[in-house]
Amino acid sequence: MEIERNFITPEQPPEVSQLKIVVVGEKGCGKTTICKQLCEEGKFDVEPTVGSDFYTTQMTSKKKLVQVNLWDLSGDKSYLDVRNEFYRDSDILLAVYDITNKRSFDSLDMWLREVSKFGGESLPVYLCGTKAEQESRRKVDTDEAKEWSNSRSFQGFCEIKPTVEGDSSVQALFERIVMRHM
Ligand SMILES: Nc1nc2c(ncn2[C@@H]2O[C@H](COP(=O)(O)OP(=O)(O)O)[C@@H](O)[C@H]2O)c(=O)[nH]1
Ligand SMILES: [Mg+2]
Repeated sequence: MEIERNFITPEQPPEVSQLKIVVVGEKGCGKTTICKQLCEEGKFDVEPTVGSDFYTTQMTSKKKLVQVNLWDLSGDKSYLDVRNEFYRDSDILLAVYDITNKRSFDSLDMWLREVSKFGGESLPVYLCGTKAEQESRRKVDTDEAKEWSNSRSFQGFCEIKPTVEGDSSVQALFERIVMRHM
């Protein structure tokens, strides 16, 4: 008797694509907060990042399952060696600054130079200003940041406020990135 083949097709696990995003910016600008907002549920505490931290979450894009891997790199100069390993095989660079801290914006030039020097010169860059709800303390003009983003041909620019309750600006940012690149 012939065994009927293909009668039961076991359900295939959905294929998961990987997206590696490196998050850089000055200490205190809100990198860890962004990562935790996206990848951890409920309330969270942020503590200074030592070297680098890894966060992961799954999102869907065009019916595809995407594993978003975030590398939150410490801004500390002494971790330069740790950081330099990350750029080469990343897919996206998220450059973060704090809209209430001009220095954090100005220092992004230095970050981009570091990224280029260590193999990440062709990475798509998304520019992101945090603490956007603190309008009265603003030191970086939205138009100035937008112009800089355009002049450097970044893929996107946004301002976010992840510590505001119920805010969805972080989710929206990553949905945009995943939709565009996966
Ligand atoms: N008001 C406000 N505070 C924020 C925002 N994002 C981050 N913070 C705060 O900024 C501080 C530094 O954030 P952290 O994520 O540790 O910065 P990192 O050093 O770049 O990782 C923390 O106290 C955060 O709660 C924001 O959008 N608005
Ligand atoms: Mg951190």
